[in-house]
Amino acid sequence: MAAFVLNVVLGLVGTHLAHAADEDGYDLWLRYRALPAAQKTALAAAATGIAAPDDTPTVRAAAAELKRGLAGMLGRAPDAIPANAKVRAGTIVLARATLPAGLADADAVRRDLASVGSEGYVVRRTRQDGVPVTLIAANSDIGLLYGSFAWLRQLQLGTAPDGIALADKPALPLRVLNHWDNLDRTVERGYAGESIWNWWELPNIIDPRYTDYARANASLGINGSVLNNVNAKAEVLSPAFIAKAAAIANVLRPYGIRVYLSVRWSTPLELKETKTADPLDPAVAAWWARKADEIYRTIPDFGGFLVKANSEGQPGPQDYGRNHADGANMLARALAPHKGIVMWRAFVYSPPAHPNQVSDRAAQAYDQFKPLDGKFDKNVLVQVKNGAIDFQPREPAHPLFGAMPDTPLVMEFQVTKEYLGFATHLVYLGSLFQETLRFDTRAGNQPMTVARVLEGAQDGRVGGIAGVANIGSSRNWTGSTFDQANWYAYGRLAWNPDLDSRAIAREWAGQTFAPDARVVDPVVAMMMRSREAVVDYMTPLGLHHMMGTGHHYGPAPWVDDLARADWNPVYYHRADKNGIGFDRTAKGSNAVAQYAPEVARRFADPATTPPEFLLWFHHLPWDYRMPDGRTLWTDLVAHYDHGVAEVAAMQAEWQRLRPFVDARRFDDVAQRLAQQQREAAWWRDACIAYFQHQSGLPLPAGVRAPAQPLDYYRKQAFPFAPGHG
Ligand code: BDP
Repeated sequence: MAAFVLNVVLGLVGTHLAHAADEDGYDLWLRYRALPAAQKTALAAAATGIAAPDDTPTVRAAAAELKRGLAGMLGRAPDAIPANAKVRAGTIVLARATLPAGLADADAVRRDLASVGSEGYVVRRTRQDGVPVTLIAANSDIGLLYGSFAWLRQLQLGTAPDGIALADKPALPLRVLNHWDNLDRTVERGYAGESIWNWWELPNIIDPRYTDYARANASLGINGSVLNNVNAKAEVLSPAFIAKAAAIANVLRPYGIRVYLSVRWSTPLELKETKTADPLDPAVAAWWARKADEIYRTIPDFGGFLVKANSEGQPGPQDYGRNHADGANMLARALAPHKGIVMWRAFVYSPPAHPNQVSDRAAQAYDQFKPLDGKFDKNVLVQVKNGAIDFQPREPAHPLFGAMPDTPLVMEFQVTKEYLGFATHLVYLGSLFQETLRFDTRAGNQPMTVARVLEGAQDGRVGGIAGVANIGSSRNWTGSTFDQANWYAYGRLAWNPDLDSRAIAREWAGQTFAPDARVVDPVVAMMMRSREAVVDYMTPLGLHHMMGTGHHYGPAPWVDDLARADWNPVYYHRADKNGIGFDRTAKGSNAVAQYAPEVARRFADPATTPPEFLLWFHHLPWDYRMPDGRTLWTDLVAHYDHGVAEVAAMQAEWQRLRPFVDARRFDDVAQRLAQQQREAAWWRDACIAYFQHQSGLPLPAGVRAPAQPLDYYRKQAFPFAPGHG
């Protein structure tokens, strides 16, 4: 009976799904699997040859990718058409702005090219010398590579070649990944194995994986890679490591990816080459200028520095009584002659000056950086995390995005899921990224989304976007299949922050599994509910920072004994017998006043605060009435239950996909979902047990009691959890 059902299902699906061979995930979304017969015929006619100016590494990379993609989808690669030979019907023509002679609608193409800038592309079916061709045109070589990837993406999604017409360009000039990779190859907050950078073997041994990394990033338009951890070591600027970075840069260069390094503020001092690290000391500035010269001698297109200073124990200019602008500008001046930039992080919070002083960690970055707006050199960008605390499952957008009109800003997202279940939980971050990018910071009475701020809509100061990478040496790169989607979504939104996260999920699912609605619809349905699910079973209604100490795995809302008050979960949720939540209104820390008045007004009143941010901004009694009439306590418990139920629903959905996904990836996802189910229930039980202990309230009617007493949860310890240096 079961076999009969399976056969019927497989019969419906068609051969390309029925015999899904096991996949290890290495190919990411660039799988280029054989197309169904009808599509193959159409594509074969549209891909008979490639005419490309074969004279630069980037164009060669584009042609190679086209060949690889077509060989996979068609079963044979198109021939290279030699320069000056006549194109034949079905040629793919890669053309720089000086378009080839004999092009049918050259004027229209020129008009399109005029609007796609230096990195964009135009793809269309047209005719050259009277025969049908596919034109991929751009103003630069990198545009040709991006256009080739975009065309291949459409083909993988099943679009007929005749139906593909594209003209696109990136919205932001700076689209980077931040690797938190250490020089010993461990990865801070990495859940996908070791660093892909084999620092020990570099520069003489080049892992082919570096090229595949570059291809994957170029397919999205990512154009920068910060190779090492923001908690940087001085040695990364030693000649030996500069040579290693240069070897990586050589591999990434043809793919339009520049290399950057995180630098430690006190490097010259630690290398014993200066007597201080005071940014205003001329000897220190001279050291950095010489170091920059040295780097650019080996990496002529080096991107610049990323800096974490005076944050979580890292040294910085404040150690010398200077401010962030003094520090950033000194480095910026060393890089400016080479056109390098400084990305200076705003993730700062200091210990309270007096042990009893209560300062709101969420307010500190603004307090330190707002007064410096306009004081940074032109080649400094201030890099701000998406929210004011720390990459939590949900945070309102960081107030600095609405407060630095005279400084270009870089958005920092965390793609690796430090606070969202590591690589075990299925959580699609496209929804989280989109929510922040569309957050309206307001400019006077005009709407001003975070995306517009980054794009310089307010004042022409164009910023960028950075994602803390989730990439490692794991065979599937990210530790789990669905974490590949987070790399993908980050890259697509970096290219165009206005893209819709659901549409991105559809693209990813179509390329990663199969472009078939019977696969894509349920996969996307799972992805789209996953983020709200994790918020619900971890930190609903605006709660935050309740993860286990250090490793951030699992629930620990009870922790109250860490060295600094603002490291303790109890500092953030403040639950006691009277109520719960952090009061950030004028009666509390007043951090709400850091938003534009229109935004602040809305968040200042619990009645107008969206429920998802309620306890972020307000401390409320347990019997506070929620919009649906339930008490806060009942509502909170219901959110925890809902989160767990959502994971069960995702699991059930995945089971229905069994006939459509190869066994290897299917089983891996199924095991992870089962573990997510266990951990979601653990989060729910531990938090409800704890909050019930604090509130002294009985469980709402019909609610299941936690499986274990509170003490059981408090005793859990995870000494070897990954990613924790
Ligand atoms: C925190 C991480 C820590 C990072 C820090 C940062 O736990 O490992 O070093 O962010 O962004 O969330 O600097």
